[in-house]
Amino acid sequence: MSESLEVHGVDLDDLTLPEPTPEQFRRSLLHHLQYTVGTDPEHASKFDWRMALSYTIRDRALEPWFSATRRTWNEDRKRVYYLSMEFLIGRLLEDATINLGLRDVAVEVFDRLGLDFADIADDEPDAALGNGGLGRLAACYLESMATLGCPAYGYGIRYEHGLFKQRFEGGRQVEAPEDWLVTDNPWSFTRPESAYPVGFRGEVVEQDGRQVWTPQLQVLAEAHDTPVVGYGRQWANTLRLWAAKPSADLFDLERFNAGDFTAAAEPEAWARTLSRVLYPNDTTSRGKELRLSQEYFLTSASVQDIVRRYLETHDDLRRLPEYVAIQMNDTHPAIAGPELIRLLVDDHGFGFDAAVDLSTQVLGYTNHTLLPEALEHWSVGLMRKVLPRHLQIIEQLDRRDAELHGPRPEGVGLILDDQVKMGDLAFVTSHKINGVSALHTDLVRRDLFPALDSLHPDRIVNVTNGVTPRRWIALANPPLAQLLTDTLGSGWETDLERLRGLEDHVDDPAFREAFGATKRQAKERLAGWLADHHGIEVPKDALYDVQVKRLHEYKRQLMNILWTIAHWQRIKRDPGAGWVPRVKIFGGKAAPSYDMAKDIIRLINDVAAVVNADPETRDLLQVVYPANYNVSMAEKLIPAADLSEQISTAGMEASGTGNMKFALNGALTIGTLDGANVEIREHVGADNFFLFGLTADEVTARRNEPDHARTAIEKSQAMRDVLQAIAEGTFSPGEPNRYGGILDMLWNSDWFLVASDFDSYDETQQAVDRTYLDHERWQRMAILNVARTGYFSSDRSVREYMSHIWNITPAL
Ligand code: CJB
Repeated sequence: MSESLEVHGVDLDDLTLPEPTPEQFRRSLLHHLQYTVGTDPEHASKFDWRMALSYTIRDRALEPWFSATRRTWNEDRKRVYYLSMEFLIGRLLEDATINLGLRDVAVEVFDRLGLDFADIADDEPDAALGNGGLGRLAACYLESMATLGCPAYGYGIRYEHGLFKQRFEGGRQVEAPEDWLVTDNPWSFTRPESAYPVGFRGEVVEQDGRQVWTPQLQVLAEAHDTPVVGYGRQWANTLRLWAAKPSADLFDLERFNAGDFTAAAEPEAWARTLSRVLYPNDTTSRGKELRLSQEYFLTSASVQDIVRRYLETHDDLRRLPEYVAIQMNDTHPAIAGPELIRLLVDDHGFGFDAAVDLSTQVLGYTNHTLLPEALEHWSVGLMRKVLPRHLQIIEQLDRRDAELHGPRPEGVGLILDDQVKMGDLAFVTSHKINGVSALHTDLVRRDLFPALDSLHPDRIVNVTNGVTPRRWIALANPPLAQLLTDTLGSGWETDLERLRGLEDHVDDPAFREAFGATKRQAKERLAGWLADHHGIEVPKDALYDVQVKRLHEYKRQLMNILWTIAHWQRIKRDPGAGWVPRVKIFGGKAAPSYDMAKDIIRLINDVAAVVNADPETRDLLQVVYPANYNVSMAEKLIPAADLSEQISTAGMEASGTGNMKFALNGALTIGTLDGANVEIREHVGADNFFLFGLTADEVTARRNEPDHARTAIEKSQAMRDVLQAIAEGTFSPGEPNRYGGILDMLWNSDWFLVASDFDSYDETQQAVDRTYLDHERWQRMAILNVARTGYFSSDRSVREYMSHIWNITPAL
């Protein structure tokens, strides 16, 4: 693969490990157990075995990693740099094992040792460096870029504490710090030689017609690299995470010597804070200096690293766009434009216009949300304080734009009401702006950037999100993966459109039976895991109805739990009516400061307590909410689902990616015409999708109707019965007012139109039950969902980024 290279008299190819036989794998494992972990098979704990296994697998990841890196340098290839404040990786061990083609060997070797590979792999903590969809998307894209051989780096922050751990006390969410780095992280390589100073605050003065910024504070960004192995062992890329370290001059030795130990250490503590915690807010930006500083920390270190790497083998920065594509994952790294312009102008002598043109050719911006509270903006005062030179550049960009395009309509510009609008900034410094589903992209054009779109009609493009089938089928659902391979041959893992071939088997009862068996196995696995890890007992033969995602009013977990109450009431009224047994499964975290979302969590848990204890209904309805939903829990829940709840208020979910994972695992969707649901429905066919609810345009119109909530509730007997039960304290005995806030919101404002969509949702849920009773029909629908969702592979999305935005050809 790579050319033979000799360095220090060593032929580097000599170091390459051959593909291991089981015996070689076993020796390697035991060798690491003894010489790396420092224990022996007699005393090794699960942790020790997991570490030994990780090092054994990691050894094998290095060959594709080195050879891909060498090839990129030797062939002077263009690279993609994916800047993201979040990478929601989850576990790495099993993923790397599968991508390196070593799972069968590993399972066999552990079997021979009398140990269970899955049990050992389950010991790994999730790398939870993200909140939800945006972070998980970044992780899927890294994996796809590696699989496709697209030379790329992911740049992020090495948060000491990832997303908080959730537990329930009395049904309420309680947060505890997450500590994934407490034990060794075998996947990370520290690169102390790759450290960059990142400056904050200070002054800008003009010297000889140039602006000179002297930061008041400086921290060091130190690189920690993780290999990201593509499927098939041919390529690996790097996830480079920055850790903040104090630079030597931050420590005030004078103060320390004078005995003021705490004050002397303060600036040092501030520096470390930058990579201390992941902001736990999903889709809201908080106007916090720390958050802005974190964003700049990531961006500045990454941009410096990118420019340094380019200049190692090139001397003309004007050709940067031929070799570098930087993708900004939402506006969080949107300071990349001003930062690159600053480096070009202040350090490399470019004129302003040339620097802007160059930066714009290099940068792309992905928009992930239209929620007003999520559209980042920073006050001019804060910008001036934290990043004074960047504010100058933004003001200059704003003036330049106004001059170039003549008088601007009201509300257009980078700075409005003393706020720097980061979306607009990202737009004007990017050559392409993309939305994440067809509907979302239309709304980005129409509602978010109408003026900029008419000035630059070629800039906004759509790239519908995707998910990696390696993690979301091969890893998460081995029985389904095996059936796919048995039916279609291998190769579907990297060519997911091949799933279409399943359509030929949908009339075959034996195939349907085999398909049904994979679902049963997934349910059994989930039921076992819920019992062992959460003390929750669920029947294995019920309809599993799952809603897992962040808690947010627009995602409408509230509508789901209200319907669950309505369903319970109906069963109680007529227990013998032939109900389909259902397990309603919820999972997800609320931002710690989001009170309404936390109330909804508590309501779900309160309803679960009452319903699950009801002897009249307990065989027909269970509500379960395992705490601390994360990537590895998703890997267990999604394969077991029959029904996927994608019920957001239309126009509010940019895309969704859980919706794709469920469909690929044979769950049917009950959903609104929102985000990528629209495209999923087009692909699977309207007959194989449970559609309900208002459309995005109808949502806008309905919100303008006075008293729409009250009117809808008054029309719905089912909804009134539910609200009455809550108001009477059925689920909060002795405290009927516990959910007064939710009830008041539902009657009087209901921005997310729970009441307006309730009856339509209810009718559709009843259609779900009727369909489920027709076993063959359901099975056919489920198979067609798998067969027709190959489009939603992240390989397809990444290919579109490569050709429409990054202008890069993959190396494989
Ligand atoms: N999204 O997870 C987040 N966080 C944000 O701050 C903004 C958006 C989600 O991004 C996903 C990936 O594009 C989308 O599928 C999802 O609809 C959106 O809410």
